[in-house]
Order: sequence, then structure tokens, then C-alpha cells
Amino acid sequence: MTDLVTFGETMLRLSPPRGERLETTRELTVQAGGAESNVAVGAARLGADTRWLSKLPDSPLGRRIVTELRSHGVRPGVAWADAETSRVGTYYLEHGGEPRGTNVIYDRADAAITTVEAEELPTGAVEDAEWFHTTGITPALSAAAAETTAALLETAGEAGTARSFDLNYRAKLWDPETARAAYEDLFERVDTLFVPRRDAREVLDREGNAVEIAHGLATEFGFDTVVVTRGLEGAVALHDGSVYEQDVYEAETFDAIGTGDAFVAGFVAERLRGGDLAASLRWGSATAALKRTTDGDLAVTTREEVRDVIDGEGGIDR
Ligand code: KDG
Repeated sequence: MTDLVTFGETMLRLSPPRGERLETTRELTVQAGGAESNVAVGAARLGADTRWLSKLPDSPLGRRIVTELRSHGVRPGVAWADAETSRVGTYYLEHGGEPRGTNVIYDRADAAITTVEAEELPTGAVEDAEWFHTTGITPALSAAAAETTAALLETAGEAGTARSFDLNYRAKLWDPETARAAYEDLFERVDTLFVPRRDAREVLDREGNAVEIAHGLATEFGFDTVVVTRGLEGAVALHDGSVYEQDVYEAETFDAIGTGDAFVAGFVAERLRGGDLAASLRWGSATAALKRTTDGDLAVTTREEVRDVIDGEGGIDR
């Protein structure tokens, strides 16, 4: 049985060196990036047997993504599309620096995943997993991607596979009202919700502090667990009526993209090993801290490094 299956779009991330502008750079670093594959890589590196489902063109660019994810131990379950008529989504990332923010430009319209159907993904992948994870980015991509997300969550529920969903609201993909309606349609099929406090307030229209938000969402939609992330203020989780708080582990931030996915990866990996809520939050937070120290979307780390962060044992290893 697979430990974790994720589903979503993986793009090529193209970024100029730090301090250079997209307008003038001659150099772009190419890396794989996409919320659900970021989670898959993070969890695989922490020992979970992980599969990632997606749709890509059968082209050098599509295969480039698969090769990179596979190198981290993720098992791909890809519906291959015709290279002539489909494309890989890309995103450009221009690193910021005070006083200029980091800028993401998507070039992903009509990417292969926008035509995905549940039937073309490997049979039994979700039923054969202990945990299924996807995010609120996927239903924003197209009606077909939204339907497939709902179908996979439904199948997972019927099979007794635990289901998690990270809200991951992306303002460049849709507006808050449309997003909220789509999320609320999916919520009844979700066991564990990850939601940034800001999105809970601005997109889900929730009021109050993180604990109140978690209580409200759990009561209304019947989630088993709600994890509200609060950036540098840490995370709050509500599970079985108990509240758990987790601080952020200090980290020098080199690249913040993918921090939320690293948190989910650490949390789910530890849950799958039988860790309780408090331990899983520690793993999430420590994996997220390690992610921030490295370039790219992926949490390229190890169990030992995560344990060292939790035990407060950083420094020079020689
Ligand atoms: O969470 C990180 C993601 O935002 C990044 O990997 C790109 O999936 C991505 C998206 O759609 O923004």
C-alpha cells in the first residue's frame, strides 16, 4: 500500500539569479514546482512511499519534470498527453529584496492538466493509499481539473483513504467569491484542512483568531482536523476537540516559496508514521524551516535534519 498520493499540476519554475530582473536577465534556472508535487517530494524525502498524479505532455519538458521528481523518490502516476497539442505550465519567479517584493508570473493557461480526467490516471492509485492530498490550486485551473479533484476526493473517501486539502488560494488564478464556492463544494470530502489564517479571513470570510476560525470550520464542515497557519506566528490545530499550538522554528530565509507545502509534507509524513498531532506539527514546522534555507520549491531535506531542528541541534557538522 502507498503511504501518500498527491494530485495536481507541476510546472517548470524559471527564475533569474537573485538581484537580476526578468526583463534583463540572460539566465533562468529551471526547477520543477507545484504545490502537490512539492508535498510529494517533501514527504518522500522523509521516508513516505509517495506517488504523485498529474497530466503532462509526453515531451522533453514533461519528462524533465518527472525525472526531477523521481530523483527525490516520488513515484509518478502521469497521464501523458500528446506533445503536439498540449503544453507544460510554467511560472517565472523574480526574487525580491527590500523594498521590492518577490514576483510570480504564471504562464500556465491550457496546460495539459486542464483537460485531465480521473479515468486517465492510474487505476486504484487513490484507493491503494493511506493518505490523499491535493490543494485549492487544482480546481482553479479548469472545470475538468476541478471535477477530477472532486472525483478523487470522493473515491478516496469511499476507500477509507485519509484526505487532506490545503486551501492555497492564488489571487492570480481566480477571485475570492468563485474560489470560496469551489472550496466549499469540496470541503465535505476532506478530513484535514490546512488553511492560512489570512485566506480564512479574506477568502472564506471567517472572523476571529485562529482557534475560533478552526472551531467554526470544523463545526460547519465536519473536518476531523483543521490546521490554521499564521506565518511567523506559527500554526494552530484543532483535532478531536483539542487545540494544539506550534511555534515557527527560526530559519534564515533564502527562498520562501514552497514553505507551506513543506509544512504539509512534514506533518503528513509524521502522521503516517503514527505520530500524534503535536509531533506532526513539530515535523511540519521543522520541515518548513529547512525549506526556507534552500533555493527552489522543494524541501530537499532528511529525517535527521528535521530531527536536529526539533532537538535544537543545528550548526556545523564536521
Ligand atoms: O506553494 C508553492 C506553489 O505556489 C508553487 O510551487 C507554484 O504550485 C504553484 C502555484 O500554483 O502557485
